[in-house]
Amino acid sequence: MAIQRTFSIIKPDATKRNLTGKIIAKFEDAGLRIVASKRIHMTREQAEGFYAVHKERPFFGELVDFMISEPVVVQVLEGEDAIAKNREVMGATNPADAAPGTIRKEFALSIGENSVHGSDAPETAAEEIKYFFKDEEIVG
Ligand code: DAT
Ligand code: MG
Repeated sequence: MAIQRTFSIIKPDATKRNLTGKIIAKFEDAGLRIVASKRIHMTREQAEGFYAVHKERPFFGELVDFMISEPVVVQVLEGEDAIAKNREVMGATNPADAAPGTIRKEFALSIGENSVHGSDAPETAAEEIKYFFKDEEIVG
């Protein structure tokens, strides 16, 4: 598997509890490198656009409200098999199902307030990176 880039968000529940560094350490310990990073407070339009794929889901309104409730840290992670590796380090969507040692097992509060986002495929990774970063903001 080649070197890939993936997109990550440290979500409001985690920034609010001052867990940014602990979460970044999990990425780095797994061999993922932070090649772009910024702290932002998403607008409603940004959050709705980012999660547009979920707009028909019953939890969409709640998801958008949560994502704009506090600042987030958006990042590009780079490494061998980065997309799958990041999903592994994150753990299952619902922290109750997440494996020991994963970010969501250790830090997530609920299925909604689950501390991190990570791209799920090469196509979404490319789209999501572009949604938040200009090429020159990514320094490998
Ligand atoms: P993931 O973030 O693991 O890729 P997803 O893409 O299925 O999960 O859903 C996106 C986010 O939406 C998820 O991180 C939290 C929220 N979400 C998903 N299912 C939910 C549910 N049943 N109730 C509340 N929020 C949910
Ligand atoms: Mg997803």
